[in-house]
Amino acid sequence: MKKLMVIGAFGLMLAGCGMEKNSADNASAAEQEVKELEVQVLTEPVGETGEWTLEAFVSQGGEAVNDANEVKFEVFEAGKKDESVKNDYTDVKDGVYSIKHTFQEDGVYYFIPHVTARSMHTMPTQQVIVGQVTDEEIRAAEEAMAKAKAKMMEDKESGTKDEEDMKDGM
Ligand SMILES: [Cu+2]
Repeated sequence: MKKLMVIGAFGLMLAGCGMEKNSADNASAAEQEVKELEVQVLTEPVGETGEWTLEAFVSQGGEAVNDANEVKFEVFEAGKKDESVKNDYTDVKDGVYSIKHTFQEDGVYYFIPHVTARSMHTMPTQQVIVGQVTDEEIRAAEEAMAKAKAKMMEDKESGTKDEEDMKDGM
């Protein structure tokens, strides 16, 4: 039984990247017994250029998770997901994982904490606005993000997902 659950959770994890929504629908009865891994972004979404602390609170069933296997913070400017940087967290306290990140230029950015813990993978997307940004830029950023997500889904369905994404999913 234990082994079955582990395999089930592993399947859920692989589906995690870019497909947060579907994974819950596809969960089998065994997976539903496992309490969902929740990741809440704590970082204020608006600020100025300079050093920021990116923070995400990880919990399961309302309890802080301090033993995550992996927490990687991905940061990229809107429309430039290809140039994203991904780094391991540097601090953890009471379930809050964090890393310092310096935003050099004004713009619309996204950061995604990729969290693997308790045999699950959760990865919320957070938009952050740095400095002076026009409404038009925000609209363009959201469109680019929607496209990037659609592409991720397509790649997944057609099986052309690249190696890096596969690794991330684990
Ligand atoms: Cu991920």
